[in-house]
Amino acid sequence: MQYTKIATVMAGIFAFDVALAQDFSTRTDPSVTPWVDPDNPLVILRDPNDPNAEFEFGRNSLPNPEREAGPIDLQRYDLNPFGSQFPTMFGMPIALNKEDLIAGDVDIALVGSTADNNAVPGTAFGPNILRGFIRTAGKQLVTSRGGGKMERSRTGVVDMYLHTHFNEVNEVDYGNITVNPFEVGATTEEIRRVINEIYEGGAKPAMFAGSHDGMYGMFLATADTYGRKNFGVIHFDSHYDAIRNGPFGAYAHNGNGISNALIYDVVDGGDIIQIGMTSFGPGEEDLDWLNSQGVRYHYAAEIERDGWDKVIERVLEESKDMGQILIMIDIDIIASNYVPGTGGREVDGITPREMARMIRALTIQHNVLGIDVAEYNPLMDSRSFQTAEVVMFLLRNFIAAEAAKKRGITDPLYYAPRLVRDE
Ligand SMILES: [Mn+2]
Repeated sequence: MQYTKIATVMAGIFAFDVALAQDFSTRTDPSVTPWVDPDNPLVILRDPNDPNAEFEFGRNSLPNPEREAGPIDLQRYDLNPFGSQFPTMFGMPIALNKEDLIAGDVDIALVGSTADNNAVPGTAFGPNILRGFIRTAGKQLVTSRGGGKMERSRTGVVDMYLHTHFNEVNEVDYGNITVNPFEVGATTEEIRRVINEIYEGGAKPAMFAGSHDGMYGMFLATADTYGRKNFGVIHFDSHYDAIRNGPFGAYAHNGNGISNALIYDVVDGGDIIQIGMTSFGPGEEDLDWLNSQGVRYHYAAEIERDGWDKVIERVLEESKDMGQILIMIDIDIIASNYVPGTGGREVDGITPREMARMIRALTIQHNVLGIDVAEYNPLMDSRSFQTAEVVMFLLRNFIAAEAAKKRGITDPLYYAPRLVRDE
């Protein structure tokens, strides 16, 4: 009796299993996995019935026929000594499209990247947090109130290395670049589109905050506008960002901007200089590959052995013939005690001052087409937002050096004579 009962139960379980396999299994049924391309299981498809499949990012920068093209000053006061300014980058006027850039004769378009693809999310919030940090970055300087060319006051902040003035360069806040939150490739295309728009407006993009997958989008835009393999890349990072496989089969991620540039022939290996790498990797094989591509580099080991000044000297020499360059900075090149607010923290980095000196030197020596100061994650920052201050400081040094160039200063290691006493 007892055995019969068990046998009956067992038979029932067995029958249930068979029924599941025969009638309910979904494992080989493509109708429940429409994202699998039947011709290529490695391809993940988007839903063609979803109106967002071809993500257009619904833009709100349609030229308003009532509005005269040109930068728009949002500030109530000419001078906002502390926190009273409307939060734009450095308190600068905003611009919405390339017509505004052209009408304003804009030199530098500060544009936030909200790409957010690091291990710890949060860089998406970086740009708008930085807009609160005017106090460390200069005071309100702009006197223009509307369209057309910007007019500037002669009061405000003077850089204390070069003694140049914010007013010597026309900067605008070009807002943020949005993302497709689920698809880095689509985000890359949007970064490419907006950076190209800035180039078409005759300005230099200064991108900030977003995760480092944005690097490849900036390379693409620069290749679109200035020509493939026709510009140099000076890449500052604690990480080599040339992972050739993965992670997990993704084409674009925050660790392969450099390898993508090389593999897809966007930047010539001989036109790439990498500086600051520490952390784990690259291993022998990746180093061999970077060597075979002609990439030049200055690892943390070299910085420790020979000193930063020597590295600056070598980079200036090696890049001398590049002419036009991009400066690509992952802020994790800076020691993590200065920049807790970044996803790839490394303790053995350089100081903000050292990074700023290099930015000034490269900017004075070269035609800098654009700059990126990436990987600012305010959710990892200290409560005193020390990382935000570093990001603003670096951008400010770029602006100061652009002003120096306008003045005709050509010595990359220039210091304003009245700020240094030699006697
Ligand atoms: Mn990086």
